[in-house]
Amino acid sequence: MRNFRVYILIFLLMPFIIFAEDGSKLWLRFPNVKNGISSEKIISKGKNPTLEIAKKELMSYWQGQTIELRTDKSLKNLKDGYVIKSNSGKIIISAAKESGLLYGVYHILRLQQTKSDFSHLNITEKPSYDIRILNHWDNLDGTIERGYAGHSLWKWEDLPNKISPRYEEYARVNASIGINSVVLNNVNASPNMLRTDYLQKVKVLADVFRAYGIKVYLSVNFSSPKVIGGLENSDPLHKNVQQWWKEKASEIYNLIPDFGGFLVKANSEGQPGPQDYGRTHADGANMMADILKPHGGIVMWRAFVYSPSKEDRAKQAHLEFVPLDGKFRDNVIIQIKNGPVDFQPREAFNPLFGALKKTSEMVEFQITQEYLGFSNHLVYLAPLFKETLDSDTYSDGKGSTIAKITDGTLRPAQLTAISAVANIGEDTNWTGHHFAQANWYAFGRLAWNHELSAENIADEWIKMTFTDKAAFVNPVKKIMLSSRETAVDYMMPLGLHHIFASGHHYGPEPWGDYKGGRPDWSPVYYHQANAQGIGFDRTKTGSDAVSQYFSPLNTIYGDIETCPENLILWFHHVPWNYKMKDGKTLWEELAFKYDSGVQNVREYQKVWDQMEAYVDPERFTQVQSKLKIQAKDAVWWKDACLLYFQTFSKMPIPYDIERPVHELEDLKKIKLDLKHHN
Ligand code: GCV
Repeated sequence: MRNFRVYILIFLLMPFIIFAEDGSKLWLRFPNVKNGISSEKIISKGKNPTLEIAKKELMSYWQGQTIELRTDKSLKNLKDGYVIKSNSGKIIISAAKESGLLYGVYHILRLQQTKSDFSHLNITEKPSYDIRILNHWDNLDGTIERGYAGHSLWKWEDLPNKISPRYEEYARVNASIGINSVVLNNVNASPNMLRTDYLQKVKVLADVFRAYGIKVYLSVNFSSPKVIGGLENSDPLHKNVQQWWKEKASEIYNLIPDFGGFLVKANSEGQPGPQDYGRTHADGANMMADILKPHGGIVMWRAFVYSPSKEDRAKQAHLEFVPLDGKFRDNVIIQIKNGPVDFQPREAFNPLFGALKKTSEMVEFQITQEYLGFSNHLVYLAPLFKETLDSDTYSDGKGSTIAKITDGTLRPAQLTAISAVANIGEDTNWTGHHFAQANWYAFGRLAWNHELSAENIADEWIKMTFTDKAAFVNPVKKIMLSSRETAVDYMMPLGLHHIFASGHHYGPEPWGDYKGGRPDWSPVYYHQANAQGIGFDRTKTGSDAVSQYFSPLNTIYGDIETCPENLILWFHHVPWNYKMKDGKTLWEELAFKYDSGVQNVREYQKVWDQMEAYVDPERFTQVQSKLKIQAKDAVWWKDACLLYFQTFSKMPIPYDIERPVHELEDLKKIKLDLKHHN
């Protein structure tokens, strides 16, 4: 009898057991598909591990017509792109490479998942960038710098013998959005990464990823020859140092013949680099480039450099790299953060884009939400990515967008690449917040085709990840599309930046003044609030960062009347009573922005609660809880910033906005125990 009751209970719970959703499948969900097509309905020639994966995906999930997978060398100009055509009752996917066929398969599966019409297909796809790369900031001890989704996926202690099934799942998910490269370790790189025992572990990962079209790269520590090679120093111009790198490269390529190359953070935030020996970034990068060249490897050299000096931090990369233009080897690409400070909720674009005329440039985005509420806040980043890519630098006249500079359209670049710092960890749902999965997805989709709109990408992602019911898709899409602006509003509207709590960067600390420490890590350095006004004067009479922009942007940004208001405090120190375009004073505008950020998050909560019927209970409640945190944090931000800035403006908080619920002095006492350095 007891057993019988247990059976009944299991039977009743069956639908929930089967349909329990923990987010682990990401956007590769096929909830109603039991089987795909049979092997007879797949026509293909030859055997190849990538092709086998493509077929397996079709046999597991594809429910449409017969598919022919055809390699066609004449499609070489599409690189790893593909052509999909409907042809007398079947679909033909052709590509020059097997990876192209696999991407084509994921394309049609996406059409099926989003219930698109695939009766008359005639699609040609060519990726915007050759290298579409995720940068992991994973450390060898399993922690992740700025990681908010648990520990690292890479189990270094278990490797090379034990292979976690998640390595392959990870590769598959990346392939499904066209990501073809990964840097496994933190740019603050441990020299140990290049030890032979670690390289053998890296080889195992590279072997798993290869069939999914993914190449492995490593971040390297510039001092490796000294630290693990026992040399006297790591001077890039010393023969024995060069010899050390040469042997290291041979060792790597023996293990991993298709190894991608190195990513280097040098002379930045305490990392070693060529300048330690009086050499330039070009000397350092070229030494490595020469060594990798015979193997087909490349160097991604980061432009994120700044030192504690009197110079405006936003200017330093440009000052450092422009004089080196033309001096880099053709297998070096300069990796440039989207903004000149550091992945802020909104920055002006980095003026280095377009300024290097004879050097390949690539964008570095940050998917992990270091400055956007970690994995607690729902912030859809495609609008931020698009804002950067679509920014017109005017470097070669009107229309010189960052997209066109970096994808080789404007200048025949030797290398084209785009990167982003991953938000992936060992959490079951990979990214901590279910909606943070959308940012991984969006980066991959834009790396493949930077002309896609943030809206289209959101639309696809929602349908694949949740449901295609319009009553869910439309309101949720609205949330996603406005969420980045909402976060800017409750954190740092109107061009404010870097007023985070020190170290961990979670929550506000506009009063932060690290006297005796580095001024460029202090919020007061960035907002410059005083009795007259607020904002960083980067005009000609200030730090003159505006002059790093091409005409007419230098004048547009440099004039308070023409500077876009969403960047006004980035470029100007603005009087509190300055009249904004809508007639409000700057102070009122600031207050309204903070309030509107808060109100929007409350609205997201209301909308989400109405979505309960369309989402599985697990993901519904998890997102609901995260929105509660976001709503509380938004109020915290608003109160902290307005109450603190009010001590300078001495103006009342406009009476028609929500009143503060905190005391400034209480907020100042908050010290979260989240460890980090700056
Ligand atoms: C990997 C910021 C982050 C650091 C990061 C650095 C970088 O300063 O706070 O954690 O270090 O950027 O991009 O190198």
